[in-house]
Amino acid sequence: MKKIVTIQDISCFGKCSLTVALPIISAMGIETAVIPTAVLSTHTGGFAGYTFRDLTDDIPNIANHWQNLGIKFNALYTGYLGSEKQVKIVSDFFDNFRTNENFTIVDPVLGDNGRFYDGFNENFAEKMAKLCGKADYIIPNMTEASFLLKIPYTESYDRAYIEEILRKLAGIGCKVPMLTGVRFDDSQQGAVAYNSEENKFYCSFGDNIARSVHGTGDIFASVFTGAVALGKSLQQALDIAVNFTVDCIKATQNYVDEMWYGSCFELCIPNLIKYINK
Ligand code: PXL
Repeated sequence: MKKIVTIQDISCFGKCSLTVALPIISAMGIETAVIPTAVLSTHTGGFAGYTFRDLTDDIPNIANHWQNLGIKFNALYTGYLGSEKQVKIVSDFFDNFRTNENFTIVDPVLGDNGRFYDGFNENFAEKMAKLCGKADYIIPNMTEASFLLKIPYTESYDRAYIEEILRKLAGIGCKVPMLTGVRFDDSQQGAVAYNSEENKFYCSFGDNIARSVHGTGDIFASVFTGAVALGKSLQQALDIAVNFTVDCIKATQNYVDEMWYGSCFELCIPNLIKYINK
């Protein structure tokens, strides 16, 4: 059975990070091991007064135990990391668990809509950029890409600009960078990836829904990671991740609170199974 380890926080209420990655990757028929980086009462995107318990010191102990047991994974996938120290520990984790048979995926969770999420800043982005340099795949949105590259955030761009950003992201060391939330017009939204070894671009687009839903980046990253682990091609993995993410956004449109709590992805799991078995 395929095994993925995912390293990110658990937000106890509000669907994102581990409460998205675990059910989604499991539903794809893949064993999902987790290392929680922190426990929060809610995600940080709109709830006032959330609690935050840092689990940084537990991560090396968990990793050491797994190394002693000789556990191997098909993919190492990281999401929200809570401190600069954690980024360094995850980098060490990659050194210890990356093999010639598996791959690493970093979703450099930093912000959205041109702004950092609560608690992050330029120094943190710089450390995250180093981790991205060690990854096979990275999955930033446009905001995160601008922080990683230290360039201004813009909402108006063309295909040439997206390709330039992707080449720059490959320049920090990542083999296959991609960009999520790419919009060339109001009708479609999707993702563009660059395989730097082939010098080739891949893209996938679906319906653009005007309102944004919290946690969709985590949905995209989890599905993409699972699809690659299952042996899908880059194009197939992009298509599956884009289609499923759009389904989740559509399914959430009629629920006002869920727009910012997190998407109603649970309602769409049957579609995901169909997409991966096609
Ligand atoms: O969806 C990314 C994410 C993950 N974890 C926490 C967050 C966010 C985004 O706001 O707050 C705790």
